[in-house]
Amino acid sequence: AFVENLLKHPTFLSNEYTTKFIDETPELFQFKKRRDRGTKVLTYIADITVNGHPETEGRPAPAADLKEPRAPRVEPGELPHGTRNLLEEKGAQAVADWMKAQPQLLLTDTTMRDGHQSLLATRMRSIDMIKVAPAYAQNLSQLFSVECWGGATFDVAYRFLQECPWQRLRDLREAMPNVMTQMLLRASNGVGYTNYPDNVVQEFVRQAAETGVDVFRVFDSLNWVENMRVAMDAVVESGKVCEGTICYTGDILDPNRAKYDLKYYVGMAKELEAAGAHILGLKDMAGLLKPAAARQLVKALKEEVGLPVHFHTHDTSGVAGATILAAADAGVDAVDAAMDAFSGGTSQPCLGSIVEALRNTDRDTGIDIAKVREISGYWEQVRAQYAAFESGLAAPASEVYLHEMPGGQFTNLKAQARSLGLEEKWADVAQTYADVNQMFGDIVKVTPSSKVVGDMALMMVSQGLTRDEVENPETDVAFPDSVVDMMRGNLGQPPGGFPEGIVSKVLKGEAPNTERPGKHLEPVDLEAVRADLSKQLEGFKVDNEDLNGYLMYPKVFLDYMGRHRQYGPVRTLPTRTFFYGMEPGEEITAEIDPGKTLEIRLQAISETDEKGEVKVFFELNGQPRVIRVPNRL
Ligand code: BTN
Ligand code: 3PY
Ligand code: ZN
Repeated sequence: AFVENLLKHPTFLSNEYTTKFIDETPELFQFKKRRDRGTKVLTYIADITVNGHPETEGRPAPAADLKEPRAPRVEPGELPHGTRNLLEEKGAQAVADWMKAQPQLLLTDTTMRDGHQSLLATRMRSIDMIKVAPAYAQNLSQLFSVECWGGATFDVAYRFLQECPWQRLRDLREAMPNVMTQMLLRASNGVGYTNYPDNVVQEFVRQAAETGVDVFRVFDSLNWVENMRVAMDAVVESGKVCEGTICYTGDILDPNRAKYDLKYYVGMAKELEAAGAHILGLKDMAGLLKPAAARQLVKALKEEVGLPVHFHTHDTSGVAGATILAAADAGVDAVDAAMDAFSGGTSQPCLGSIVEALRNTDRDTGIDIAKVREISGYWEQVRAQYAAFESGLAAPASEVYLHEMPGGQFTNLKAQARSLGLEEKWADVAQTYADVNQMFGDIVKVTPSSKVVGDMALMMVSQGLTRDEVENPETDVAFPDSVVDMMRGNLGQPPGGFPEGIVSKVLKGEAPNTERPGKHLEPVDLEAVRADLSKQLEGFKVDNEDLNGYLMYPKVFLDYMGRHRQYGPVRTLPTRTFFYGMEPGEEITAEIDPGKTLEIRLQAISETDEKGEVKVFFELNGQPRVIRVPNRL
């Protein structure tokens, strides 16, 4: 049976590599599982060493002498009581009540989610987070929460990092049992770009709660509360904290942007309160809320709504620190910040500086700044490993008030424009993005609606189309699919609906659906999907986490599983090895299971032979191993 299994195994079926270890090691039998995974990981390292990683090719590399990041040493001992203990002991409402009763400004650390999503194209690997999580548990237990899941991190984990997002969550939860974890959930769009059937959203929330999410920040990309209820209800049902969230756009101080005025936001907040939110989230995804506006808005929300308010912003403009201090003055209960080394620019404002700015005031955060420095020092080393993914945005950008792009999209769209040869036309792209927003009726722009506006703007600039030309019923325009989809109503409705003219132009007379998209989507037969997926994976036992991954991203999940079969638990490799492979003489360790460590030494690399293959000579836990990989360069 062993030989049969081995021969059927995709690694052995593929022509991508060969190995002699079976002939050389008859005792393989007893150690099949371990050897198997060791071989897979060596195969990955050999492949990357010879061929490079497709994602870092041609990008800036980290310094040659960069050391592996070292997390602060943590004194063993009982963990201080944190917000997670409160949630476990007294429930979600008690967390909300406690928030309101606290004098200090509470802080959420976003480094493990929005920080790297905004600065490093979401590429931070789990191992770099898990290593420092015990230091958070021991030294930063006063944090309100650690945002570490959801948003774009879910699909990037499978798609680009070759790791399971659920395992990341489980590991962080275990390493940080006293501090609440937090995720960003795009309501009915889950952690994807499209509206999922209600039961898929419900099942996703149930699983996320079970695996380890404590606070769910739920938002809708058009601010349509109607389309948030399914997700919010599921969170409340799970017993976790439901942060019903307003996305902030426009400018309440500007009489020409009257659509999103103070009254609008207070009205939405009341709707979210009535819908069952424990906390009111105020999500300023582009960093547009100005200090004076924050003072007014927070004051009004605190006066007119009974919920604690949690403010999230981005420092794209450079003045978000001032906005946070104004919000703190006006009584905001909690704010988001990123650890110093992952702050500023399109990320959140600097956590340590907020702690210092409020020291000895009545909003003093109570956080130990020495511990912040220690942990930020670790993050600085982590960030240096990801040089390939730096956006290169070197200075604050007041132009954000023109285009209103969310933090994560700004640098991304700039890179996209560059790859389309539109780099010199960036000012044009920015202006067109703003024009498209007006053409669509002045909408909230956040994933996924921001992607639709971006697609349209890039299309117009690359084809030289103006807003007038697009709107002219006489001109023929081929709209991007995402625009057609949104005008059909598949992301829901913005306040007041989409303007009739653009809807009929895009849909060529087809009638849009203006009801909640989920109302028209059939529930998915979860067990049938599980059975079908298991069959596609040759009988692999599909657990609930895998099923939820597949439901969100079918193709991305299948591709991940295919690579996983070939390369094994590569999430355990140091980040430098994962992206750059190894040098002859180098030694690393990888803990593939708790307590089960691979010691890997790369001895030598051969010349390419007549079959186009390279032999890579390793020592694995002291035993010689040879892996052959094709030289694809
Ligand atoms: C991707 O970019 O497709 C995901 C990253 C992992 C891909 C691995 S890296 C080694 C091997 N060579 C490739 O070209 N793809 C896989
Ligand atoms: C996301 O949805 O990923 C966001 O960060 C929105 O701001
Ligand atoms: Zn954000």
